Amino acid sequence: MSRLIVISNRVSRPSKTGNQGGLAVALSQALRESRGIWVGWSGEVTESFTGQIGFSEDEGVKTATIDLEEQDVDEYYNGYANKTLWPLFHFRIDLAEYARDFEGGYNRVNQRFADTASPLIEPEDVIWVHDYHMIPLGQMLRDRGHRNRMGFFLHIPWPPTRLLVSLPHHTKLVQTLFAYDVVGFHTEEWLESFRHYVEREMGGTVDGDYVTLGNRTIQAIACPIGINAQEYADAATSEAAGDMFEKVRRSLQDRAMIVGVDRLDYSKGLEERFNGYARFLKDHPEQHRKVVLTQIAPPSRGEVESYQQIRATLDAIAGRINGEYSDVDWTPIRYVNQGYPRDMLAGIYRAARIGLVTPLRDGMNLVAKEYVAAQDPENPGVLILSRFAGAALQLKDALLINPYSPEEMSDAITRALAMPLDERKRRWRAMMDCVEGQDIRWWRECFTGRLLAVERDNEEKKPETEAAA
Ligand code: GDG
Repeated sequence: MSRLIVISNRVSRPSKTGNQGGLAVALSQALRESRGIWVGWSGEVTESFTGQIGFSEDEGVKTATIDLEEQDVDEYYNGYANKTLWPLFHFRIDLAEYARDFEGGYNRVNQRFADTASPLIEPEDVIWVHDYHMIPLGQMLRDRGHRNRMGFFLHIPWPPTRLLVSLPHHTKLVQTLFAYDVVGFHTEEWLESFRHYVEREMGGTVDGDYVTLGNRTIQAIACPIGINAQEYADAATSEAAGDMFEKVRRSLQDRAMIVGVDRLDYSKGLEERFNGYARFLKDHPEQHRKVVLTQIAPPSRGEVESYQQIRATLDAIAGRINGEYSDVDWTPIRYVNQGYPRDMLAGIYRAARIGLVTPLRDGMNLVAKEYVAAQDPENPGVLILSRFAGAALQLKDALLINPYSPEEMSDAITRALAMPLDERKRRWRAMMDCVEGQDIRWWRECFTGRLLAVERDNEEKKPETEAAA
């Protein structure tokens, strides 16, 4: 079996307590099986860059990390990755900042990752690079002479061409994707936009999964990420989940709970969600005191101004709604800025009659799948899902809504609260079949299967039969 090298911005080291996210668990499993290595940033910041690699091995997974210096974090992580690419790729050109320093820092740090990974790579290794932080890394490894099979997976949306062209040097960035052999997206929609860009802006050609630019042909595929469904369902019936479930239920006093769980990020549509819920309260006085919205939103990227703003805005909206509707024994929104261990979270999902997942744009959205997996099959809740999340293309039995429309959100909440058990079960079963069938292992194999089938260094362009046709 070829050794797998995973390269991503952050490295998640497995621990005995098993508190890794689903993606990290899946990658760790693949690394363990192939005796591979995970390369990335330690998360530590040093005064000046040393390039010293920290090696570790935890639970059979080897990791190699470097620290970054402050300027790297400012320009690469907070800068180009999170102030330029993240908003742009989530269709928010109004929030995207374009600065030469950011672009310079992004390239410098990618060179640093290439320098770190390069001496660790052996000719038969298969390299899998993750996400928008590391788009040009593959090209940088090719420049260092590596002819290995290399894949790239984008965890966020690919923006429409007319938005992407607002990025200075966009062609140069996209060109670097052609250093990989396989490029993966969550959905056909993001894949479509990528192909469109390559054809329109670069004069490339598309033939099924094969996309050609100059003398490079790569495979561009849609491969939706999943969760560890079985483990999540088990977590929802664990002792910690059960305790949390009871605690939440007791506090609700027979009220129905709507739950939202999101990193505090403007792409998640939290402001619109609160406004949609306010609309529901306004339109349905008969539901007052009968419903509670619990929004769990651990802060993220607090050094970026737009994230500070969203925090302040949400504090204000939640305060306003609670001020307007609360009574001495009822608070319509419980807004919590802290995270919970996975098992407790699973208990919270299970206690909620409605999962309200309404991002304005999301590559996939794992919370939607986790909510489904955590439900009691005999009494499942209802998922309300934004049609702009990648997950909407799979979870068609959710109540799909436009998150920008407070009326649609209000109507969906009303419908979900009244939904008979039969319909809830039928919808849940269909969604659970998908969550179980296309789980995290399926995703990993979907991508690595393609990559392993590629001849080294892009020698195989197309299957014989297709090429002859
Ligand atoms: C990116 C893309 C894509 C959240 N709060 C707590 C907690 N979480 C966990 C959730 C879930 C994860 O964080 C969030 O995943 P999402 O998929 O919802 O969103 P992003 O973080 O934006 O992820 C996204 C994903 O990459 C994978 O490709 O789906 O579209 O944006 O797993 O459970 N976990 C715990 N406590 C919390 O309080 N334990």
